[in-house]
Amino acid sequence: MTDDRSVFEYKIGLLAPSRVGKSTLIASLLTEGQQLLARDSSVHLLTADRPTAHRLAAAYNLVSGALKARVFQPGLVPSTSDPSWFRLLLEARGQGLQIRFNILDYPGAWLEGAGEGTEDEQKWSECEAFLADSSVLILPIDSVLLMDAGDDHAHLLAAHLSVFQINQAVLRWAKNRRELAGEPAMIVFCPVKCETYLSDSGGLQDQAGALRGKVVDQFSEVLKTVREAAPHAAIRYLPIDTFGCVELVSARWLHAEASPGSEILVPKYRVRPPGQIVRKGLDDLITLLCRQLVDTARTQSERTTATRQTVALHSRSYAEVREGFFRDLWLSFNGERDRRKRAADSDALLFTESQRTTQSLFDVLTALAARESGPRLHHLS
Ligand SMILES: Nc1nc2c(ncn2[C@@H]2O[C@H](COP(=O)(O)OP(=O)(O)OP(=O)(O)O)[C@@H](O)[C@H]2O)c(=O)[nH]1
Ligand SMILES: [Mg+2]
Repeated sequence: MTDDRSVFEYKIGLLAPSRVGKSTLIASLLTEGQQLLARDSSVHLLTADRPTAHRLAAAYNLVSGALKARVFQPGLVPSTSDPSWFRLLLEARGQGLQIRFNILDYPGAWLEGAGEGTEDEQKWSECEAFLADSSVLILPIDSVLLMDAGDDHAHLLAAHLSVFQINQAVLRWAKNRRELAGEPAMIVFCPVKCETYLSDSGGLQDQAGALRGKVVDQFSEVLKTVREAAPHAAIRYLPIDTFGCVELVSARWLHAEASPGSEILVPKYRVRPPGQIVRKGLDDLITLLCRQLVDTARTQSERTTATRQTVALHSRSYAEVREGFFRDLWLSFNGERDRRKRAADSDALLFTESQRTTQSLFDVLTALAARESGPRLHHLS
């Protein structure tokens, strides 16, 4: 909790190399969350600051405009050039209660190892610190790379997926989480760009099992790291479609000097009419986040309430304590007794408010956490 006024703050980190879909995933969280809460008038999700609002609006317009025009190219969304923070607020209306999700976006190339020896290195170490300190780590994974790389290029997969770099970052995170055992710890493996492989988004064949098998195989070291360094952490698997209405036409390896093996896999898509975004899996991601956070929020909030109760009880007994006939007369005469009573009243009010906040916080998170998850979600721990 950041201050006494019921703002709960959670850090969410994303770990993926360049061009996988980090920025797109973050941009979709707001819209999906708002849709999820559309029928609930007591809770709303909004952007916490103007830069976040601008970035999300730009990303949404870019993608939805292109899909409506039936144009979808891999280079459509520009690569992120600088770290930026997305701040979303979940608010219980009229309660002054807020849960703030802080999500860091950064150029995935930095994770791969680019930008050494420049000012970027300093910025990247700040990003690393944020990632290591996050309550939740989301790992977007390029499904096309896993499913359509072909046998000839199978040996390049680990390098293109940045498995080593991800493992290093996860190890640092897991060790941190182990030390903060009372805080949430969750890692979510999220294959993206999987519209073609999953039948529930219109794919012609159901390759859900094969996709999961490949993720578990390629990231087996990362799974081992989490299980050993932070055994209490929840490990989840959840494929996500951020567009849903596109379909892979081909994936070809092209020459690219800076890429591992000097090659890069370039997918080509066609847009399924009417070109309207049909997201899948993001609702489950939001539910997962809420479930994970509800217990921690409860502990934090109850701790504040308990402190305030102790303070309130102490102030009351201090206000009413008898100190002898002449001393009591003096306390009334100089106004000290009244001052103590006013202090006790204000501490009692703080305690009552704190209790109310605890309850409304629960109502918000529990309602979201209680949503039934879809068939895409799997537990890996
Ligand atoms: N088909 C498909 N394409 C996606 C999906 N998510 C992202 N993309 C596309 O993948 C490309 C890269 O997405 P970004 O969100 O920019 O990736 P990033 O991880 O932020 O990349 P950097 O900023 O370079 O680190 C863009 O062209 C997106 O439109 C998805 O779920 N399905
Ligand atoms: Mg980006």
